[in-house]
Amino acid sequence: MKITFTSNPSYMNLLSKLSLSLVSLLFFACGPEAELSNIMTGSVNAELTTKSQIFVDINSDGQDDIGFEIINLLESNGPDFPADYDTFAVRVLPLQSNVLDNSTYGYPDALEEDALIDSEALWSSGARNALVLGTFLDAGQFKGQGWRYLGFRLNEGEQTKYGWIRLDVSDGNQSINIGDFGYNNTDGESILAGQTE
Ligand SMILES: [Ca+2]
Repeated sequence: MKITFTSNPSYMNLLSKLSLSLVSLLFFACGPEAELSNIMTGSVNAELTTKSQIFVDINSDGQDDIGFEIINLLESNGPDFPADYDTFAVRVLPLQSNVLDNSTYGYPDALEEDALIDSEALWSSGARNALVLGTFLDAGQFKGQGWRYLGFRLNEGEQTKYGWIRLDVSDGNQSINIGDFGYNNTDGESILAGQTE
């Protein structure tokens, strides 16, 4: 009896199904793994108003990483403070973190979406415990800008994790909204402002 495989339709069918499954197997085995990102996200969704503070534990390790506060400058500067200035200042308090501050004088960058956050940026040093997001005389880069991104880097022992947090500082510096955040959980790897996957 002569068997010709090539002319056997059911065999051909099986063969094509097999090769199709092999292709999909390869795709599923290699595809998603190669594109796996290591970005963690979360949200604060809080509004601070005059004279208050909030602290955020970004990486949920039980230690606060970054804080925000609104202070009244009249109280620290006394009656000599010019009455026609805004009297409030919105500040960020890096705790287990540093913030992206290319100005180098304590006014962190109000980043647009997709801005690169990595080791090349200039970062606040541990010595400075409060940096200004908005204050009088239009100083501070977040004041009245709507939603912008603050770049941060978490210091986890020897590891550095780059991230962003979304902030909206009012024009008169009487309030700040703190929205969502994200960070790259791979040591030293960059992230884009607003990147979530
Ligand atoms: Ca933490």
